[in-house]
Amino acid sequence: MENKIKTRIEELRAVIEEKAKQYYVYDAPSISDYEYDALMNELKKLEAEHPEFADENSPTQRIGGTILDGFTPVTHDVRMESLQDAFSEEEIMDFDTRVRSALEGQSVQYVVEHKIDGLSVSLEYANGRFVRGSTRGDGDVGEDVTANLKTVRSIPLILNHAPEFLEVRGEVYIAREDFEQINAVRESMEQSLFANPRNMAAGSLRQLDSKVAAERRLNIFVFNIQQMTGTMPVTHSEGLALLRSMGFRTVADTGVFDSIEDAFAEVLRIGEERGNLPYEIDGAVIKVNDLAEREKLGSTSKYPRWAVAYKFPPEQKESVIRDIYVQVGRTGTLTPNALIEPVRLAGSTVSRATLHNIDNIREKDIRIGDHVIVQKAGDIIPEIVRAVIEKRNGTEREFFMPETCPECGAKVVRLEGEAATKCTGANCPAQIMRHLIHFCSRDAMDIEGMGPALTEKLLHEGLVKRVSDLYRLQKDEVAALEKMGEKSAENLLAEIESSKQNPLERLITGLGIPFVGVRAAKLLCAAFPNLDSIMQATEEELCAVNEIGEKMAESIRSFFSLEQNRSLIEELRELGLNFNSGKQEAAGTLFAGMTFVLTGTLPTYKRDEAAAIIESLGGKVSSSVSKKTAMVLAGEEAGSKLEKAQSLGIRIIDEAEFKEMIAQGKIL
Ligand code: 0OX
Repeated sequence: MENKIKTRIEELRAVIEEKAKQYYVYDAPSISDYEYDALMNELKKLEAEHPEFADENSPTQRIGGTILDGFTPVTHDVRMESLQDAFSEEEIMDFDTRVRSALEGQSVQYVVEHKIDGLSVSLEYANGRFVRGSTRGDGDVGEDVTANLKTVRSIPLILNHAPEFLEVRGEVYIAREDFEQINAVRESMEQSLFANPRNMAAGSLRQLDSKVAAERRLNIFVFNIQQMTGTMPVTHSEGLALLRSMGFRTVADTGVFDSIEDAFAEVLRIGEERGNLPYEIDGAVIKVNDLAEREKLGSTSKYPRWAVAYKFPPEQKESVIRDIYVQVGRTGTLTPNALIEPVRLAGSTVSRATLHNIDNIREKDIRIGDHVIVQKAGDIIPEIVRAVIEKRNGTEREFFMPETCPECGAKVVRLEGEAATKCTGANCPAQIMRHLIHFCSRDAMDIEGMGPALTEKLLHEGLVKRVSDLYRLQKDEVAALEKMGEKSAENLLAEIESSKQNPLERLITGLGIPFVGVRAAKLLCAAFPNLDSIMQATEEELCAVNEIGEKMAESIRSFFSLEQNRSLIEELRELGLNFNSGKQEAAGTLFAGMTFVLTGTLPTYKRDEAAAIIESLGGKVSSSVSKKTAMVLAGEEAGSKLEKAQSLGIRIIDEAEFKEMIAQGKIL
């Protein structure tokens, strides 16, 4: 009986694996989805009833479920090299010259294949069973992502026939259609969108919960035998055929050419056709076909000498600008966008494209009604590259930025030296809406459930006018909103309540200070003990924080000098939000109110050590000398700062005097 069950389990595994290969690898389904599901259900049931027959390579393992704490490093036996890029025909011809001269003038056969825009992985098989899969990492060490790779239906878990040991390399990617579908679902659930299929694939491959990876419909093309026991094939094209026969999915469109000219013509052909492919490619790869010749050519410190990747420029299409409209962003910036005749571009239909700002429009002389070239270069939003001037017929109209905000009617301004036009309306609904969405977003206060749709409803119902109102929401008014109900309202309010305890950097990010993102917020919190000290900091003090430049410092100062922002902060304080960064308050007050400038090399202290001592005693450190500087602490080879201090009559001390003051606890 037991034996019979074991036999049935094995039979089911073999049939399912074979059917999966026909479907996912060879693109030739041989049973219906219904029959496939029925077999899978039978197997799942038997495995659940008989855990003693569990197998890591059973097709049931493809549903995911393993949850990891992190990824284990994998040192690659064979280095996973990257490809040398080429952007012109000339560079391709130079590649051929180098190859032929190294091979002493023989004629060389080349293979041309798609350069899949995904992530390189290594797959290892012991006796035909998939034992480990890893990311490329830096080429020498990657990460073990076996659990996630098992969910990729086109990766065979058991090979048709196999050497004792085999390691192959391939590219994991997400098809355009799957990318769009997954993003559409994410949009409807108010989750953040992936910018492109590659980012989605990367995010999925590094999921700690393999169930999430399983939902992402990852796919693979295998393109190289890294190592194997037994006899290696003689050429790359034979290697690909061998891989295919074992059950791997390889790119079908891989041709062999007897000259570089023919190979390059194929590269250009692939470039022309790439918009029609179901997956994204960012180039075509030319490789020497003969593996013995590859050996002879070897590698430089970075790349194999036997391959080159011709990179295609971003995909472009021609369209016509129907109109230009202006969108108001979270920080009040007015961005002109073009409404264009819909075109298929990089796998999706595009009907809007950004024009960035008015200077860009004038520089490129882009007009309403113009034929234009649209391009999608990795970002979600496509852009207008240029106008096709020769197609003008005289009906085209120039575009002007509005003088008032299209959302709230307030006057718009253009600051000196800036490209951006901004709305001055303090209560501009577009700004408030985007500000609220930003405040609640994952990088900022991370209030789950507060997506664009709910924000709009809350604004529309007048329940929220500024971010502080979120913390005053009442359960019954939220529950009364369309599609809400008691339970969701409760959850939302609990999320909002718990956000009060967020680290200060989240609040600072959420405030939406122009130029201050997640990183700058972190830097500020590492340098200042609380929000008040940041609000009171001078531009100089802000600039003294490593990586915070003048532009950012100015923006922070002007943000906190506006009455409407100060009053918002007071409201948030009263509502009980955390304003402390966790950085220790000054331990002493010896240098309270004093700003130091450090210059030259000190005999014993490193500069940041001295800065930390000054700060711990209540002082501040600035990078430039001004009339406000209290003292300059100077060491060997002090330069212009010392001269400036002398000319302003500012006191200059050395490390010995500095230490003495600290020892005595007074300014000497
Ligand atoms: C791809 C791709 C990547 C083998 C030796 C250096 C790079 N993205 O499709 N890499 C390679 O080749 C490796 N081939 C490809 N087709």
